[in-house]
Amino acid sequence: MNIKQIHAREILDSRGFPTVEVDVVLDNDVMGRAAVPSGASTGAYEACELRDGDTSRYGGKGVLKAVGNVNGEISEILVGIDVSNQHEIDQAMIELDGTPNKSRLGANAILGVSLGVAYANANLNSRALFQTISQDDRNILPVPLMNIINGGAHAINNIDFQEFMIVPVGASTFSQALQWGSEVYQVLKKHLSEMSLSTGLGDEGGFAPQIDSPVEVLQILTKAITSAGLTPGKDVAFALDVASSEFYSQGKYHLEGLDKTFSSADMVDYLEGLTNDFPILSIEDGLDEDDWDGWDLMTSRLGSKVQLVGDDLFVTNSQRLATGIEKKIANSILIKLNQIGTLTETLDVMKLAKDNNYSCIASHRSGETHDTTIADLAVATSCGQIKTGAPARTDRVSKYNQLLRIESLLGSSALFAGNSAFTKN
Ligand code: 2PG
Ligand code: MG
Repeated sequence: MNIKQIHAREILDSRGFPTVEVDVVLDNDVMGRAAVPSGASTGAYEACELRDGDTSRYGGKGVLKAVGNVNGEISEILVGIDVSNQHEIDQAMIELDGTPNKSRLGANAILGVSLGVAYANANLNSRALFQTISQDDRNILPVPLMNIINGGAHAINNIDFQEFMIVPVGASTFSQALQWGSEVYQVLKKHLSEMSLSTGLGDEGGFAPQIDSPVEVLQILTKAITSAGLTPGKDVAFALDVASSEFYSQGKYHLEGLDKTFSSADMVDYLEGLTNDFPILSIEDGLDEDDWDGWDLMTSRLGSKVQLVGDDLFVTNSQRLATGIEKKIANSILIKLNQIGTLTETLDVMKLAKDNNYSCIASHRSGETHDTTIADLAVATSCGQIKTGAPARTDRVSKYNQLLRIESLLGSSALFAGNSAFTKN
C-alpha cells in the first residue's frame, strides 16, 4: 500500500515547547501518527533538532521550518512509495538531507516521518507496532528504570546528578515491577513531606527536593523501598544518570551541590564508593562525552560489576558506538530515536550493540509527548530495559501503560527481563 499524503504539524511537548507531529496517510486512508521528543541535557554529537530561531514565536523554539520540510521536500519524494519499505524510506530521507547530522531538514522532521511510516504500516496490517518492527521473536518486556528523584538540568535544586532511578529487578512480571515502582514512589512522597522537603516534580515526573548529596538521596530511597515492604538490592535496585557532561569543563567535574571539583579519577573513586555502599546496577554518563581516557579508567575499574551506559557518549550513533567497542569503553548504550533521527539507524545501532555484548536501554527524552514508540521498541528488540521517568505524569506513564497493554496482548506468553537484563553474557 502506498503513501498518499504526509502531513506534519507543530504541537507542544511536556515542557510546553513546540515539537513535530506527523500523520502518514495511505491510499486506503489508513493513517500512522508519531510525535517527536526533545532533550534538555543534549549530547554535543546528537543529530540536529531544527528550531526556527524566530524569537517572536515560542522564544525561538518554534518548529515550523521542520514542519515545512516534512510537508514540502520530504513529502514530495515519499508520496507514492510503498509504506512497507521502511529502510528505503529512511535512506531516501538521509540522502535528501545530505548532511552528516540531519541539520538541513532536521532530525525532528525526519524522525517524525520515519515513525509515522512505521505506525502506518502497523495499522495497515492491524498489528501493534512492536509486532511489525520486531527484531526478536521472544518479545521480552523490559525492566523499567524509573527516575524518581530529579536533579541536574531537569530540576531547580542542588543535586548534581540528573537521575536517581529505581529498578524493580526482582519482580516476576512487568506489571508487578510497575506496581512496586509506583508503591515506592508514593512512600517516597510521604517521607519527603515528613522531612519537610518539597514534593514538587522535575521534568521527568520524579521529585525534585532540595538535597545536596547523592548519598543522602540514595539513603532516602533505600528507606522508601524498605517502607514499601521491599528489599533494596533484591527486589528493587538503583540506576544513576550522572549526566556529567553538564558539569564538566576544562578537564574537571564541578559538583556544585557537593561543593567539590573532581578529576576523572576522583569521579571514578566517588562512583565506585557509591556502588560499594548501595545496590547500583547501572551508571549512565558517569563521565563526560569527550573524556575517553576517563571512560577507559572507569570501564576497567567498574565495568565488570556495573552496567556503564553511554548516552551523550554514544548518542545512538553507530560510529561512536563502534569507537567505544574498539576502545573497550562502557558496556551499554542508551537508545534515543531522536539522537540519530530514523527508526532504521536506531535498529542498526541496537544490533551493533547486541552483537558486541553491549546492553541497550530504550529511553525517553526529558521533553516528551503522548507518543509511546519506545515501549514498542523495547519489546520489538527484547532489549530488556526501558527508562521512561517516574510512574507519574501522562507523558511518562503513557509508555508504561503501553507496556501493560502489550503484556496483556501477549498473555501467558509474555516474558519479563528481570535480573537477566543485567547479567553479562
Ligand atoms: C538523559 C535524558 C533522558 P534529556 O539524559 O538520559 O532522561 O535527558 O532528554 O534531557 O537528554
Ligand atoms: Mg542521560
